Amino acid sequence: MSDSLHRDKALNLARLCWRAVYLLLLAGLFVTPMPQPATAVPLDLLLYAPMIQKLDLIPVGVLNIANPSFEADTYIDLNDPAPCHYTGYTDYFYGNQHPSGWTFSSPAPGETMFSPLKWDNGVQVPTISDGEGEYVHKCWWQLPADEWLGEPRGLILEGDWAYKTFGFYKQQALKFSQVITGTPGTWARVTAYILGEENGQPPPLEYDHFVASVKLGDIEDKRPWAVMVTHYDVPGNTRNWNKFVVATQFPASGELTLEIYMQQNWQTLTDFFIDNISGELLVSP
Ligand SMILES: [Ca+2]
Repeated sequence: MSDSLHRDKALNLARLCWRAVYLLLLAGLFVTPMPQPATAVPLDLLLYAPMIQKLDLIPVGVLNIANPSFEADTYIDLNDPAPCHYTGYTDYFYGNQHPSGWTFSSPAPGETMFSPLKWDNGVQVPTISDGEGEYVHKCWWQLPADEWLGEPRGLILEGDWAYKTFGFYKQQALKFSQVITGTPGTWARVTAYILGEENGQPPPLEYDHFVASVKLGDIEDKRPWAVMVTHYDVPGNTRNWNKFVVATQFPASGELTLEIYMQQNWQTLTDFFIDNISGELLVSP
């Protein structure tokens, strides 16, 4: 065997060795164990996680939502001693205001609420209503100046009014709904802002101490207290405003039901505010 043949064999052997080392290193990258979370994430927290719409859609118009900012049937007269006036329907048994354009629903005493189960010291139990809470419009004049539109603690996000739901030591829930129409196959995307605050019971609280949900057709964005208190979705606002977004296609009927509920799961002092709902019509490119 010639010297050049020995040299070629030696070079080939060296190449094979380097290739084997390279493949072993590459395989090592893929079998390295991924870091694991220190504690398991509760299953319900995963189920409650907001549904993020990552759709490449083109806005083509505005979705027609009735009374999206809770301004209908209201006026402000600064010459009155109490300038904020609501002229729409009021349920005089509870004194609750039913915003125009929305179907109003609240479970009766003893009925299961919209989110039917809640956590209680590690076990799930039914959510039973104590009856209607208090459901009213709030005008800027009724609020401290630092809670007006555009202020750091603002409770009004659009216009002059927002809507407040609360239960004075009552387990209670309120659902608004309306049917939205559009061309079958086009997309509808709804954005709604909801703030939930517990003002009576200090933490630790059950992670679904209260719950809010925005649902369009079959698509739901549902969040428990533990998720809502991590959001600050209004720029410049220091409160836990949550921006809910849901999107889906109009079915053959051309109708989608928009449902929004706010549910207080415990006999404490929970406040919800809602304002500035909007919607877009979109098409696939
Ligand atoms: Ca408003």
